[in-house]
Amino acid sequence: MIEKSSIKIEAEPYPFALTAASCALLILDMQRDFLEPGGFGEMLGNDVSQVRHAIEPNRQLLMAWRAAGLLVIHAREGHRPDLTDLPEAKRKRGWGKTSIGDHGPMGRILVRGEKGHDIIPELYPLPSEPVIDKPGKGAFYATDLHTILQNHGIKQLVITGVTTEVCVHTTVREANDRGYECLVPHDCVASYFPHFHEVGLKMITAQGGIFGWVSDSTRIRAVLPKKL
Ligand code: C5J
Repeated sequence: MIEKSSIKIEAEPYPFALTAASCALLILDMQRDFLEPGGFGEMLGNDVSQVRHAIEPNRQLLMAWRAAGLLVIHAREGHRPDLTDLPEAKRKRGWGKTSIGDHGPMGRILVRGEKGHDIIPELYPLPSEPVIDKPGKGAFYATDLHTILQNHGIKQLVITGVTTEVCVHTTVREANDRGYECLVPHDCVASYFPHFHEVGLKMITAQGGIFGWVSDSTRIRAVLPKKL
């Protein structure tokens, strides 16, 4: 039996009351295209080593979440192979030599089914864990994420992944507007721009937690129940 009462986790701007039975772990875009050389992140001129420090805390949190028997959902940013879901405005963005759909060292960039689009081996989903394929930055836009969460009775989300100020922020905002309480472990999110990461986290907790709460993965792991 998973505990239905809440457990307090130290967080900013004040403790988060975790109700494990109705809380899912949502891991965003921990894909080769964002974390490994040769992918979309690097194509945009970013240094992927800036975001790799989030891998190990995510791996530990994922293992603890699975051990507690709680819902894990993964999301991937990417497009259909025929690119019919890729807005022209997004394709052209960045002014790079290559764009989404072009061939790179890990296959076609940010295209579903390609090596680069897949989730990194360290955090690979189990067959039982839903994977949300999203065409945008937010995990709710043009996906069935909200339906899946509703069907599981989820009211709270622990949101991790990359990048802090882009897909994580967009998804936290989308989730907040849909009535979910969002907790972001700062060590499980990362940005190519450390100052955007810092400011992005402050924007979540400002004004009494306008978008949610920020804590760290060690505190969250410490209170997770053990599956019976
Ligand atoms: C970006 C993301 N940064 N997953 N996507 O383009 O944050």
